[in-house]
Amino acid sequence: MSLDYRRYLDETALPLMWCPGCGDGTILKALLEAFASLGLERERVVVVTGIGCWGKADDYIRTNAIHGTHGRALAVATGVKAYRPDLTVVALMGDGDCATIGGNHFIHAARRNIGITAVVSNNLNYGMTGGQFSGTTPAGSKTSTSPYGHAEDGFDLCRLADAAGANFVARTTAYHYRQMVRLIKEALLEPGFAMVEVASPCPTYYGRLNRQGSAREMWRSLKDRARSVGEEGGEARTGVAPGQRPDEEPRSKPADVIVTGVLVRRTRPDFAARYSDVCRRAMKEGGGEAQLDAR
Ligand SMILES: Cc1ncc(C[n+]2csc(CCOP(=O)(O)OP(=O)(O)O)c2C)c(N)n1
Ligand code: SF4
Repeated sequence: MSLDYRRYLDETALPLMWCPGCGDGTILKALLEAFASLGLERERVVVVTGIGCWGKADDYIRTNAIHGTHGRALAVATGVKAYRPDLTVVALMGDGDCATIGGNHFIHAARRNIGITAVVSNNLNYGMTGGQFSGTTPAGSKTSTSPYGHAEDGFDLCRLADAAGANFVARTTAYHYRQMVRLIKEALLEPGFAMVEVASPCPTYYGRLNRQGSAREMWRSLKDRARSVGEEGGEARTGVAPGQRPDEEPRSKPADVIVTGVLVRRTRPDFAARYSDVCRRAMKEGGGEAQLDAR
């Protein structure tokens, strides 16, 4: 394993603030390794975070960074990418940030197909504020705000991104480090909206309240429950394997299976390309008076 990722790591900010057994440290390393193996220039990368445990990741990253507000990472990232499509823009979000308070931004970033790479640490709850339920918490789960079991179903983030039109949608787990690096790299190379969901353990809250055992047992369970798309059982959870229509998917899914790999790959033109076209038309049809910047 190359140590090049350290170029992107702010070692002066160590030790990491995350609890022992949390998945976020591993996701951080995978992200930095993806940066290193693509040889990204630090000055040309903008990492945008919201608020939350995973939202603290920018503290450790030596690129440009904006620590936004809760649920608004994609709104900020959209502004950056719209103004500077030449930069690599990465949004790091927890499931609360991405799919709950920030859900509307998530849907519209995917619909707009804007060239942002979203890396979502999905630990099924609001970690930072004490383990409340989020938009991905599965029905029946115990959280600090659902001590008798959660009454709602959770979003499947990948299906949501797919339905909204994202070009690249993938899932992995914090356990599957090599796959995580590979998927993040692919996402960074995608011109349109790309989302990598990482199933990540929160042993401190979700794991403890749902009696999922020690941190080690939670990590082992991620290993055991993962099925690559195409593998037996791999379509059960999401059915968005290439060539399969969403309406062919089973609606109810075995909660214990986590389908991993690239679930959606499209070639829709991204926002920057479409907006450039509009600007060119405006310049032409507006008789050269339009001053829009097509970049
Ligand atoms: C507008 C707003 N609402 C609520 C909060 C409180 N808050 C901060 S972090 C957080 C939850 C974070 O959960 P998630 O995004 O899933 O990230 P995690 O901590 O699990 O990584 C909440 C509710 C806030 N900071 N701002
Ligand atoms: S509370 Fe959960 S998500 Fe937050 S650092 Fe601890 S284990 Fe990780």
